[in-house]
Amino acid sequence: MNEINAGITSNEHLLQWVREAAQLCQPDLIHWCDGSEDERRAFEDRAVSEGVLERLNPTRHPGSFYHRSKPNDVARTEHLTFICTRVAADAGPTNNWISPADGYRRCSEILRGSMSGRTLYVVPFIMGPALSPFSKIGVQLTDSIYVALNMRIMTRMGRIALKQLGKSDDFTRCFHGMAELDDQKRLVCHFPEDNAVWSVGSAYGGNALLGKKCLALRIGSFLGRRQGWMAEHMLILGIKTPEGKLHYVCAAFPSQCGKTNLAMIQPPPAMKGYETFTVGDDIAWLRVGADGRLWAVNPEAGFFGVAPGTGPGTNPVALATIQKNTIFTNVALTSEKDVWWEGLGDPPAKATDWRGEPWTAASPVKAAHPNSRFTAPTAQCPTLSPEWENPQGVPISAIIFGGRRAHIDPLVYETFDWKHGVYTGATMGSETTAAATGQVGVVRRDPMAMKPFIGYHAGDYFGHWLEMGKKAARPPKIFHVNWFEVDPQGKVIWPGFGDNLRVLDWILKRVEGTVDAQRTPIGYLPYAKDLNCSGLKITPAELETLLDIERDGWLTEVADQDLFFKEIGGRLPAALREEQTNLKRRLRE
Ligand code: GTP
Ligand code: SPV
Ligand code: MN
Repeated sequence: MNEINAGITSNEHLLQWVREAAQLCQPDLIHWCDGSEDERRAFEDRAVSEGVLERLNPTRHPGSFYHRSKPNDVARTEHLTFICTRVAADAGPTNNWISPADGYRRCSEILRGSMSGRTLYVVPFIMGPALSPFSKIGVQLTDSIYVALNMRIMTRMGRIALKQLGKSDDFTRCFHGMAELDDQKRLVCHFPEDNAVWSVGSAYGGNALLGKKCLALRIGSFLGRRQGWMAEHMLILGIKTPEGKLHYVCAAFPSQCGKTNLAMIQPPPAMKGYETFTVGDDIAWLRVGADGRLWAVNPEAGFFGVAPGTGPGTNPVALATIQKNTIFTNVALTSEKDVWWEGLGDPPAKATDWRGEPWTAASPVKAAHPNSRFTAPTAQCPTLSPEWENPQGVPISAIIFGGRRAHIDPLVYETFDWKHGVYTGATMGSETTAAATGQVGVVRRDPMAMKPFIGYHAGDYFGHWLEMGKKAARPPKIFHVNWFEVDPQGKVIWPGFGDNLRVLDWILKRVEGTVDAQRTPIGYLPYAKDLNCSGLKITPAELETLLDIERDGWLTEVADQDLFFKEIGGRLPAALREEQTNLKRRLRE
């Protein structure tokens, strides 16, 4: 077998695994990725010559590329995603299950001989800051140069990972093959008991960049339960108040519900004196520190962010971040070789849409796919926290859950204590979005924004949350927010984006104990006077709607939560049942 960079590692476990994989897939060439700049340039040139990437206008977006996926491969496919535990019950009711033997066999059938005439890239990577005791090593095999280039942005990739791995066998084996990119022959299989992921038939982010959702969340959550830490679908944000106090918060919102936007929030003009610091926009690994607080690390090194809706008025920080060295996927391409998407500003006179069809502003279809994305290095974020690579992470003052709800959930509330906070997270509801294939806009239970990412039984996962609260002597307060309540005309009431800092400000005041709140059946809500609304065009009636709790609606909500609890079955912690009984009682009082 021809190899590039052969000899880059003497790790026998890795060498043997790559030999076995190559035996199965039959690539013409094995390329061991070293992570160098020369390698990046060579990969980009090759991707351009193979037609996988198109170089963007170097004045507008230096070092940046355009990629169009197959139209059937634009989002995570949750129905084709499996947790392959030995015992079926261990995957729990929120996951699809097949046996490990079936998982390996079905993937192998699709992978067999699938790389003939192609290159197998070996991509060693670190999730977490290099040399952090919390970091994890993975090695991804892939025949997609697009995936290899994305992994280079999203992780710490190449020699740095091999060095940290040394001779150890302790790495996640991430096996990826495009095969025919056929959604009938697509599988994303996790083998948590073997520390392995096999993904075939897709090149889409969450299905194919295996360090992200597969390792850092599904395998990560499984390891976290065993080892006493947590892997969560959360952004991490630092906020400095005008008094100079620095707080960090984590927020868990489902896919396409505002994490990247909140992670890059800029204070609105009415909030001079506040400063914000981005630590992470999608995933947090949390541990209890020696001080009894929770500490969070962002395991990623890049943003894989939603393009539509990203504009100068909503997220200028993202626009600055993606100005260079960025890969754009499934957005529109203009005749000047620039990118465009809905929400970026005035549409170009003429463009090619994400499907490759000619497009004008008069076209009846969207120019960019609703789940089109950018891949950009975290280091390019202008609001990046100086602590973002601190190997110990940052201490967390508040955890914020939130969903996309047209009704029911108020703008913000504080839960009574950790246990009630876990109940609130476990019963979160949110409308589905384009981040996963399937119907958009239907409310589903999305516990802790982790429904698609809990790598084991959800009941045990809730139990682990409760345990972590007991282990932490000074756990963060837990809050819930909803930016998406609509008026009778269907218009979102809260201005959102930068103005969400007004809500975070109330949250921090609650953390510091400097503001009162009203006790309601669902938690503590702000008094309207305590939300800084100066300069906002919001009416008192609208504010009242945002802070209203409609008891009948909430009783229906609890009934729906109960259906979800029934699905969880016998492994649901009794403490959460208790919380539900108490909530019902308070709502009826
Ligand atoms: P994933 O990458 O899928 O995990 O998404 P995310 O949670 O990071 O969501 P993101 O910040 O990319 O936002 C998703 C969509 O929601 C974008 O189109 C945003 O413009 C929109 N959005 C984000 N924040 C707000 C907000 O405060 N109000 C409103 N109305 N829309 C928002
Ligand atoms: C999400 O869907 O939550 C994402 C994008 O962040 S993906 O990496 O595809 O999962
Ligand atoms: Mn996400």
